[in-house]
Amino acid sequence: MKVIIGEASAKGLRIGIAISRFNDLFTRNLLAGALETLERHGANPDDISVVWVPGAFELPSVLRPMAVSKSYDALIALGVVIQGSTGHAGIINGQVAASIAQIAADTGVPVIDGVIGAQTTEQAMERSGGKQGNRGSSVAETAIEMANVLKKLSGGHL
Ligand code: INI
Repeated sequence: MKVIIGEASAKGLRIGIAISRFNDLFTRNLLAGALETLERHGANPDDISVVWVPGAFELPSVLRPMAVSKSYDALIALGVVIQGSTGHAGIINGQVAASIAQIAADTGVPVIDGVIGAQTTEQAMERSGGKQGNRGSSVAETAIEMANVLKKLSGGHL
């Protein structure tokens, strides 16, 4: 039996992060969590790029060219969409998630969805460094594992 698992080391990995300025009180915490986790796992800060966009809806617009560039081993999307603040929060969330999945499928570059869909600001706070942890940190771990497992697959470990 062959079991293929992506290691947890970020050494040598090139990671791109797209982040939304909307709700930046929370998204900045997600970014801090993601950067701390990447660096704790051995990523070189020079190998990390951070691209800011106005809102979560704009994340796919930068993630696609980043993925197509083949300059990154994995991409991370960070945003916070709060239901209470808009009638179309659910639409934004669904659209962003579908676009992210499509970009990953089209390009073969893992794109990790770190967009929080919260009902309230309290929930957003809990998930961006509060009592439910920091989603930026957990999606950084996902990005590392996916980058490494895809490197193995493309290196012929099938
Ligand atoms: N963008 C977010 O990232 N989070 C939100 O909660 C949000 N709300 O509530 O409206 C939001 N809207 C802006 C949207 O992402 C776009 O920037 C805008 O619609 C322009 O395309």
